[in-house]
Amino acid sequence: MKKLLCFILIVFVIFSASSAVYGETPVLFSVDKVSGGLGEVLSVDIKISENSNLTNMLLSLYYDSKYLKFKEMDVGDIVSRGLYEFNDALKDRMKFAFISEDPITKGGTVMTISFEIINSDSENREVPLTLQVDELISDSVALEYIVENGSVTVDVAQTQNRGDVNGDGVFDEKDIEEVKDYLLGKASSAESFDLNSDGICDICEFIILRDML
Ligand SMILES: [Ca+2]
Ligand SMILES: [Ca+2]
Repeated sequence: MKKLLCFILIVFVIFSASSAVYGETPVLFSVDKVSGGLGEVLSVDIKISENSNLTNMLLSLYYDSKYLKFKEMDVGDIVSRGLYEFNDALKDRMKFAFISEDPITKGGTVMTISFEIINSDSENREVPLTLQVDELISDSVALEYIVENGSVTVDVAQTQNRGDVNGDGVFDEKDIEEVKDYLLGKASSAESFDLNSDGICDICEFIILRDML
């Protein structure tokens, strides 16, 4: 009997200790780190760890509009049950508010944000994506959290690759000429050149390249 009591006590102690640790685990937010070339559209996921039990969250994501242009936001599957509001009309910042009756226990993507890279430097440039958690609540109790911020690296080599129509290793005027020749019906290596992923090479490629140079 003593042994049994002892066993029950040990199980109880282990269980309470683990649930105490479990309850104190901060919610982890992580923002993707991606890279691409000028003119490219990239998707960035904002993810959350599992078992957060959150019912309200208010997030701000800061970015640099000199380099990045907001394209669109897709809401992630873990927030599909609640209500959300998204505001991208602020300069260099977007806001996301979420509320749900059912606490979120699943981990996964809160939202996916697409940016177009609209500027580049002569060297690689890492543009920070800084997530600010303005509010994080589980049933009227504020939650602890950790944020791993992300970034978009504007990569010089990737920009060169994207614009190198004739495959000579550099992106310059000749590549634009190559597309122009193709559009005018002259022989050209630009036939399969497709920057905006719509399956054809047309005036769009010419305009994008011209903006890139
Ligand atoms: Ca070239
Ligand atoms: Ca195209």
